[in-house]
Amino acid sequence: MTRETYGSKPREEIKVDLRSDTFTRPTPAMRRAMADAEVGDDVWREDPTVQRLEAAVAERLGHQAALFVPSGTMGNQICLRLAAPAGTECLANEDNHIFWYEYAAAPVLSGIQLHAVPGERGLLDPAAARRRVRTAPYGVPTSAIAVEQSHNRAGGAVLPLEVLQGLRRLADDAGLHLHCDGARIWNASVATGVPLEGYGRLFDSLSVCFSKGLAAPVGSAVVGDRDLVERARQARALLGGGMRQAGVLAAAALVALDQMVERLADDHANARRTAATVAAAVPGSVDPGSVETNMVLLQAAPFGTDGPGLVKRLGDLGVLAADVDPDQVRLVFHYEVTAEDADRAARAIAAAGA
Ligand code: TLP
Repeated sequence: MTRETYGSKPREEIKVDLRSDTFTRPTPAMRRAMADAEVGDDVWREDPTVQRLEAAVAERLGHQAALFVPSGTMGNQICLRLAAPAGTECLANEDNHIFWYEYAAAPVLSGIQLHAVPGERGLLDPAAARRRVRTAPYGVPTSAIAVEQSHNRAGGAVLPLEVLQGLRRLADDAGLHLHCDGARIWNASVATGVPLEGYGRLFDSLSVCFSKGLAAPVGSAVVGDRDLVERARQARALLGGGMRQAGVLAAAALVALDQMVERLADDHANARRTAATVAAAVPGSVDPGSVETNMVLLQAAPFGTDGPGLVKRLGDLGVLAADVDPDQVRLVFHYEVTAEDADRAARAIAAAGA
């Protein structure tokens, strides 16, 4: 597939945008599919393209059903609402997206207390989680566990299958709901070779995104059994997430599922190569061994600055990045970043540390 430059500038003058894989724009095939999509009123369950997407994504993840929703945040929040009654807790690693970036939606919208469990690289250790499970009358009862695969704030780290299996056993033993924020579950599957359904079947619910590395313009899905998805439909309505002729969006998401998953391996290779170049040029700035998927976390101190300072310096050198905390900057590789772009970015970042 040819990549466009989306403008008249020569490619080498365009900044390499590594802020997030959410910046990916729909591919030409997606635009065509969107134009041709057969649509209906999806709130009335009459949009055939949405129905095709829901069936396809449920099957890929080894579940009975799925529901198209506007965003990953809404997908997570619908699942958490169904997983944990108000006044109960959901356990999760302290760095999960549901704590950091969802504006306290779980407590505000659904009365759920999120219980942050410490763990390196996004890990929720089953033994540590087990120690935190509580039942009435000994404090706030635990209802659910949430994981994130791959893990955003852990720089795209993949939670090992054995850990997820351990959490499944804990959930079964303690009668808990196990949810997965699978915004980038595609990246985890491509990186490890574990089939999507090998991950999917472990969870009672998943929220998966088409609009990150898969490059669709909008949209996520809640995935689970038929009963969960029926209840998710009501929760989506309550949150104002019912969409009418949503087939124009689902058409792009179908292309994303069909054409954009396997190619994520290219993004992972670009991330690894960039990390190796930068590690050699700026000692201590990045551990290349930590790069498992499409993200690289840079320590700012070895560049003699802090996170915001490094973002500014890289921007001046033609590389857009985002600081994730005062000390670290995140680079995200995606469809619109070619191997040449990645190498250009790596040279610029190396120069920023000189
Ligand atoms: N992540 C965005 C920002 O919100 C940080 C990004 O640039 O990475 N789960 C995970 C793991 C995510 O990374 C994101 C988006 C979401 C959920 C939310 O998805 P949307 O933006 O569709 O609500």
